[in-house]
Amino acid sequence: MKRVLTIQDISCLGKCSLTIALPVISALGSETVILPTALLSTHTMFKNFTCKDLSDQIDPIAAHWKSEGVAFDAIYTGYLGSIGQIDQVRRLFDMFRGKDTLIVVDPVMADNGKLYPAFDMDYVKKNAELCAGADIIVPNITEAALMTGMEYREEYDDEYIRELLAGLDSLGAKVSVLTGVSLKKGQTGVMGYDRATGEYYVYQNRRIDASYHGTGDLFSSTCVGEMMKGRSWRDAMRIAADYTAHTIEVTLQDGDKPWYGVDFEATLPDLMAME
Ligand code: PXL
Repeated sequence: MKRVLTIQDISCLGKCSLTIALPVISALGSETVILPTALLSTHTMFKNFTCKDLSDQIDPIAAHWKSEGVAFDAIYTGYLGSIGQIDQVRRLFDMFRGKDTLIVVDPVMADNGKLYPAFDMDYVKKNAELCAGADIIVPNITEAALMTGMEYREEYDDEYIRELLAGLDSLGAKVSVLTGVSLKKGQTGVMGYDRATGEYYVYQNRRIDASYHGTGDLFSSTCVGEMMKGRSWRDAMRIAADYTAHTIEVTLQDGDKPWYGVDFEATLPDLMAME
C-alpha cells in the first residue's frame, strides 16, 4: 500500500485541509499519515476562530519517524501557518525525499485576488521557495500571480495563463498546474505545464456559479490519491476537476448545506467509480 504524508492544519469544523485530505486520500486506497501544523476551532473564514500553533511538534515528530525508518511515497502540503513552518517543511522534504517520493505543494494562501487573513508578502515569497522543492505545484490564479509578481486578472486569455505558467515553472517545480482556469464562458478547470516534455495540458469542464471553501483542498487531495493509484498527473487532474465540480453540484442540491464547505461525504462513493 502507498503511504502519503500530508502536512496542513486541522480546522476542527470547516471541511478543509486535513479533514478533507485524510478521508479522501484514505478512501482512494493510500495510508494517510497526517502532520497537523495548527489546531483551529474553524477555518479562517469564520469570525473569532481559535488557533493553537503546533510548530514545536513538527521537528520531534519528524525525528521520531526517521528513527522508526518510516518512508513516504508522497508528501503533500496544504495550508501552513507561518514562515517558520515553511522552513520546517522544507527540512522535512530533505529528510524524507526518497528516489520515488512525489512531492506535491498546494501553496494555499489566497483566492479571488486576495491573501487569506493570516498572510503577507513575506509569506508569499517563502511559499514560492517551498514550490521550488516540489515535483508538482497546484496554485490557483491568485496564488500564482502573487508568487510570480504578475498582475492578477479576473478576465484573461490563454496567453495570460501561459505566462503565469512560465513564471511558475521558473520557481523550480517539475510540473506546474494552475487551478480555477476558465478559458471559455461557462467552463472552468486546470491548465498545466510539464517541464520535462515542454507540454501543456488543458482540461475544462462546466463552471458552476458557486464558490465554496475547501474545494481547492478537495481537488488537491483527489489528485494526490489518484496519482498514488498510478494515474498520470494529467488523468489525476481531470478526475479531480470532475469530482470537485460534481461535489459542488451535489452540495447545491442539499437543502441543509452548510455555508462553510462542500458535501464531499455524499460524493466519495462516486469518486471511487470515476475513470
Ligand atoms: O481551504 C484552505 C484553508 C485551509 N485551512 C485554513 C483555512 C483555509 C482557507 O481559508 O483558513 C485554516
